Amino acid sequence: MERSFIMIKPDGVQRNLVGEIIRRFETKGFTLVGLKLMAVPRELAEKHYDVHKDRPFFSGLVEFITSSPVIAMVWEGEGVVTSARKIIGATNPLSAELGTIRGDYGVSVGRNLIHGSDAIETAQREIKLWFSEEELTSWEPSIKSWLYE
Ligand code: DAT
Ligand code: MG
Repeated sequence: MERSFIMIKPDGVQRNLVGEIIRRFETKGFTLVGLKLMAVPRELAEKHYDVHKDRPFFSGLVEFITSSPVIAMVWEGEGVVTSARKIIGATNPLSAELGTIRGDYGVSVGRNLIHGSDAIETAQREIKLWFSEEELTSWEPSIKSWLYE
């Protein structure tokens, strides 16, 4: 089953949006298979955002992600990678549609509340980077037959 790495960034935690954000993934029908609150080591933040290392916002981004705890999660379900990106909304919260997490709760690109993997291969890389095997739990939701044909 497809999985995505989802992280509530420091601003989402500080703004008490953890429950609200998790609710959106739960009620959509995705399954939580890993979750932890953690202070992010600088090296992990740098590896996670490696593709952006030459961008002008990189150092500010690493500062931000390491500034206060995050909630790291893995969600599972058919099409979860693309669907999670839709639930999250566009990178800049001012451009993000209302009804998305960033569209509903954010006003600036550097404080956009949440990360979601952008492709299946990226998700696999990010899940490996953030979680050990033992931290992930495969389980079958009892409502599965009410979610999938
Ligand atoms: P996304 O998080 O939607 O995948 P991204 O991968 O392009 O967006 O960028 C990663 C993060 O970097 C993004 O969530 C917020 C930050 N960021 C991107 N562009 C930025 C910019 N122009 N100024 C400040 N921060 C930026
Ligand atoms: Mg990205």
